[in-house]
Amino acid sequence: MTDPASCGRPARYVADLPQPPRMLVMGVVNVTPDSFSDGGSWFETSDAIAHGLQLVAEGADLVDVGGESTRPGAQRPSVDEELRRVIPVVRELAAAGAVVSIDTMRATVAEQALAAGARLVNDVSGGLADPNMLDVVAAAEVPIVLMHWRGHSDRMQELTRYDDVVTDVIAELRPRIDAAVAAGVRPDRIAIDPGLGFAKTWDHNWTLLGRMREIVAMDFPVLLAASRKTFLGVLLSDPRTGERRPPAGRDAATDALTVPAALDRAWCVRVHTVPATLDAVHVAARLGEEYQKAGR
Ligand code: PMM
Repeated sequence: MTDPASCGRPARYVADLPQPPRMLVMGVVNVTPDSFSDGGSWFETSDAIAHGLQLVAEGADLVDVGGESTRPGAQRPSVDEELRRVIPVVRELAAAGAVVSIDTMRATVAEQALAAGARLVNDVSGGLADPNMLDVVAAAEVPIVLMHWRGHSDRMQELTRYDDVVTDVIAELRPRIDAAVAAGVRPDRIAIDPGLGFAKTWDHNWTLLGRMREIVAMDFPVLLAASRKTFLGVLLSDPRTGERRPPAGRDAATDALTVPAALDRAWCVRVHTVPATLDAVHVAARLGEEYQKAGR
């Protein structure tokens, strides 16, 4: 007897976070002047808070607040500047009842954001950028997303050599999981992320998406963040001029990837616009039941 609940729904959930019977949706709040996807739109504290509240009202399960742009070539803000950007936003959104994730590579920022009410740390460096990060997360007894990462944004485009991108990403994620567990993070509080766009060529992103099941088979909840990324802009380039599709025009393509992500049993997608993504998630959960019945 097949289990109709097992297709189109997460293979695994993260402890201490919402567990709806479908893939989760994380809305992005970039409090940055220079993110590639929406740079500057929510840089003012009040705009960022309003945007986060809107994402929650639209149905986001989590909101991911970040103060450092990780676009290729980006320079890092100071710690003080990153704190100034994110802490008031985290505090207000958490006070309003949102489940807030802090997108940071810095232990100090994570620690203060958790004190301000964040419930998840999203570290795109998988604990590599700051030697104190995993200890902070373990001590706070909160979940963490460990993303596959090879270096800061100013040099990540030089770090795109792989024998086999999927095998290598998996092999490089395993020691990050082991390090988190060794630091005292509970295994059921760990999610993993292949890091689309981080030290990857355009084709690497497609290969990772095509073989997502191998990453899900690592038996940790998987977060996917394809939203508006450049590999989509390249795919959708204007056939006459060759010009890349701008980030705001990549949402339909993002949602086209949401359905296979859910059918591959990812845990969560991180996106810039929520309503269409949530619709896609519901479609995938329902369709997944039929696929399961049909034995697909
Ligand atoms: N990408 C960005 C920022 N944070 N977090 C995770 N876990 N995975 C990602 O791929 C990721 C991330 C950069 O994209 P943005 O400018 O749209 O925030």
